[in-house]
Amino acid sequence: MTREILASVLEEIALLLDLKNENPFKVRAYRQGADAVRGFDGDIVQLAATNQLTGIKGIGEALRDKLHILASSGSLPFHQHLRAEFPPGLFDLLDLQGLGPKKVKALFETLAVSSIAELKLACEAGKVAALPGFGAKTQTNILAAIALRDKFADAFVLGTISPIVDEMLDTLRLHPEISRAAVAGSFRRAKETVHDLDFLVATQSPALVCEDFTTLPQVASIIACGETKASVRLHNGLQCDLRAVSNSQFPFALQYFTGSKEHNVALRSLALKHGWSLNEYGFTATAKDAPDVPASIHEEPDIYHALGLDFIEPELRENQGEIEAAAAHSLPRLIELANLRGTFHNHTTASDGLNSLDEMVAEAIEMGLQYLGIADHSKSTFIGNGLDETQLLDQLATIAKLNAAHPEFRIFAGSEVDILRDGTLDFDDSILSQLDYCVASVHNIFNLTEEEMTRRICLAMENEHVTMLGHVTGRLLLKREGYPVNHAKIIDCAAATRTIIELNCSPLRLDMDWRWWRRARDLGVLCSINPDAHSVARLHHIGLGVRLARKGWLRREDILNTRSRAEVETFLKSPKAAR
Ligand code: DGT
Ligand code: CA
Ligand code: CA
Ligand code: ZN
Repeated sequence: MTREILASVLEEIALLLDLKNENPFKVRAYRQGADAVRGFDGDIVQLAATNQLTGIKGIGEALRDKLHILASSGSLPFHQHLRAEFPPGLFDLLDLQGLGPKKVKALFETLAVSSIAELKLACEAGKVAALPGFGAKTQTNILAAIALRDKFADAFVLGTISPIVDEMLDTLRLHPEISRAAVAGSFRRAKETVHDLDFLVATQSPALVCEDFTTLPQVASIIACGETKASVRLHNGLQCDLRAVSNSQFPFALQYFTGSKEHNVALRSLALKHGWSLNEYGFTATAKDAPDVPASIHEEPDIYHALGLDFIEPELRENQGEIEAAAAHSLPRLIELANLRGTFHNHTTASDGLNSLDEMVAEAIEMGLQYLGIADHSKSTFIGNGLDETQLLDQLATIAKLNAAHPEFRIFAGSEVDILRDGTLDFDDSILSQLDYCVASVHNIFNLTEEEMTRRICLAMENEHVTMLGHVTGRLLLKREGYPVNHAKIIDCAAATRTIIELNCSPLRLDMDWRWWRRARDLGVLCSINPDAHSVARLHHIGLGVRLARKGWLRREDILNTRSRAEVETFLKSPKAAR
């Protein structure tokens, strides 16, 4: 049982009650309950399991009882009975970008649409466009969302599967017959999305270990189970392959199955130049007169060293010049999580965050950070409950008081200010100049051309008070393509205006994309690893951000929030042109 399961069950109940036309207050109570569960500061699962959820704002008596049943028994009959009243495909509709509970309800009630397939047919027949509140544009958008879903049908977002991978690895490492365990593949390379997981173990009892792998609690079904390999599907649909090898094969298997395929092809051709072939089992001489194969390969770096290369971190293995750099001993020293001293761009309950300013600060302190940047939404983002000028200045005063009372920690007062259609900002310079920093982001009017959108963003970056650019493309991985922008031009403009570009490490965003960071770095553009956290739990996504920064070849010195508090204070006070 996890906090997220508790919250999503409440959310689903809200939707189901809504579909049944139940009292809107009741519906809202469940939605608010879900928010309360997500934002609660404490071990809510434990408290619910032991029925100690009393006096919590947003969780009344009825919800408390249901949470108790759910947390203590693992399921809630009330929820299951409710769910059984509707066709199961209906829930898939909610995952489509742009389809909220209201629209799903209308489609179900008027067109009897209860699956993606039915929705597609209804769109193709033009029936959806004819519905009140829909229209031709919505119908086109729905078809696009369905096409996107098909395209990514078997993909998963890196950040959301990390906790499962950690759990599975922990269990495998406890197995008495397993001496080493790792995940290879795209997951290890920190690709933003992965298709399957490639587990690897070193063992002397491969068949036994394969069988035990298929009984892990995360496993829903067994695809195959053999002497040295097994494949399973997890409850969330993700496929996992396991390969069991000997201890001496392990480094070779780890290298091979980490990929990427392109990196391995290049590495193998380098090995051939030495007279060796390289595969998942080891080196072998290609001819009788070839030099002896390297001895004593115990760890993965030994393989690279044997080929005259520096060790190449997994994140870099995309055949984007890393092998050449390793040969020339010019690989970057990549940033590590321990280098981060603070973080920017975080929300509080003042806008659409789930935790208060105090709770966010307490968590940042708990994480060992020296400073925390707050950046709630500005007034034009009404969906995000954006702050107006008065509210922002109030928050500024509150932060100043907190800073004065707690000199050992620094809160930087900022704003995630909307970039309006014409590239101007949602607040006047007279307001922005009072802040410690400012993140400028696009949150609406996505349907501009690439040229218009690029100009809009560049104009915002030219503002003296815009410290950093938020989520460059606005993409939501596997859900929504970003708005069109010219990355190269935006990077050039960031370099010219000394504007930082954020690496938004909210798991669905990971925006700017890792493929662009090396270019930005080479032009002297600074990166800020920003969780865009809407709750205390999400502050921890900075770890994911570090992995993507590494994938973008970034070093400690390329990232603002590796700097000490004093350095950041000086940096933010200096005029942009002098940074
Ligand atoms: P994905 O699609 O997210 O699962 O991406 P990967 O990179 O994890 O791909 P996967 O699971 O098919 O294979 C894992 C690694 O195994 C891959 O990165 C390189 C290696 N590999 C798999 N098949 C081949 C192959 O046919 N040739 C070579 N050279 N390497 C392969
Ligand atoms: Ca894979
Ligand atoms: Ca695989
Ligand atoms: Zn934003």
